[in-house]
Amino acid sequence: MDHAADAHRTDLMTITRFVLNEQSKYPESRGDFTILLSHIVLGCKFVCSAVNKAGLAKLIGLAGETNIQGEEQKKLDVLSNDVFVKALVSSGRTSVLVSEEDEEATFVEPSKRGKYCVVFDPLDGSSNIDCGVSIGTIFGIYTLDHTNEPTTEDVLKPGNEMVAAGYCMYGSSCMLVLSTGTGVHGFTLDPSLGEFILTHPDIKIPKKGNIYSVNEGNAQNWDGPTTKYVEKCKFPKDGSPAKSLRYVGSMVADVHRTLLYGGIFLYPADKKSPNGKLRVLYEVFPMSFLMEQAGGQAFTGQKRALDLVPEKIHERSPIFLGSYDDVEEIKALYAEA
Ligand code: FDP
Repeated sequence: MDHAADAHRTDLMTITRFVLNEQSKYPESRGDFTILLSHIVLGCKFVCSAVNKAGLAKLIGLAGETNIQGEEQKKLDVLSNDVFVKALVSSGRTSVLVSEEDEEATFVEPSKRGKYCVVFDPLDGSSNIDCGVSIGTIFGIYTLDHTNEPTTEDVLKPGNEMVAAGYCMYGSSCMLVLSTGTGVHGFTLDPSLGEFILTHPDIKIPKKGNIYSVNEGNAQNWDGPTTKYVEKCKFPKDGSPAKSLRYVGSMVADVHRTLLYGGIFLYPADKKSPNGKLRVLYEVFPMSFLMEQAGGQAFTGQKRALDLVPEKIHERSPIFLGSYDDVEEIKALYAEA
């Protein structure tokens, strides 16, 4: 009998236990972050269950509304947003919420306010909902650094000021990947326990990868450096093997694979979308935070992604993120352009 393996199986590190352990390193901590995170986890479990039942419960399909990005909202998007907003407000630990689905920020009423601001995309990759392909929730957390009336300025801050970021992927398994600024840790939902269990401690992205991930259908509109980079991936001239192309079209799934296997994910600017497609606050920043914490890099085509200072809550930015060496290559191409 393998006692070591057995001990491992019976000593379950749940996400709550993990965060409480982290918290005990800060004697002044009053548990606010643990409470906030438990509400985010509840939202993720709810969405996971809704996604799994979507076909049966007839949750797929349009909800008959268009969100502020001009995209048709799906029923699951609407449901996920409602769940997260309510869970975050009822945590009593938030003051400002920014959701991809809501045009305006939500300001929590004074009696329920707390010291955190949360930016999130409740259900990212919505074009993949109806065919059952992996989708996810992305979130980033800032602290409120004053006791005055909160404003959108409290979230219009560079990503390097986030105190935590993560995503939950609703895929073949449900996985929550989190960083509180001390590395990146992955937790898999055990459906029989209803608990996220630490399965991927201290994730480090390979320094170089052999996969590139991009919507190549936009190639005719790319700028010079992106075109050259993708050409290099396919036809390397330095004797290295060509990279494989993988593109799910759900940022969470594409970034998750990139984090575990290495390589690069790119959603560049193009002639039609000069600022790219992905949103700074709740897509670019959380994923860039995780990439850097895992030893990778995230670049906008001009600068380190986490140094951007957004002016609007739904601002977009081009993004290149992944393995350190792969992002170095695209940085070099932009530097010489
Ligand atoms: P979606 O439009 O399906 O919600 O931010 C939205 C997003 O998906 C990302 O998850 C994904 O990486 C990207 O857009 C896909 O865009 P393209 O369809 O233009 O490739």
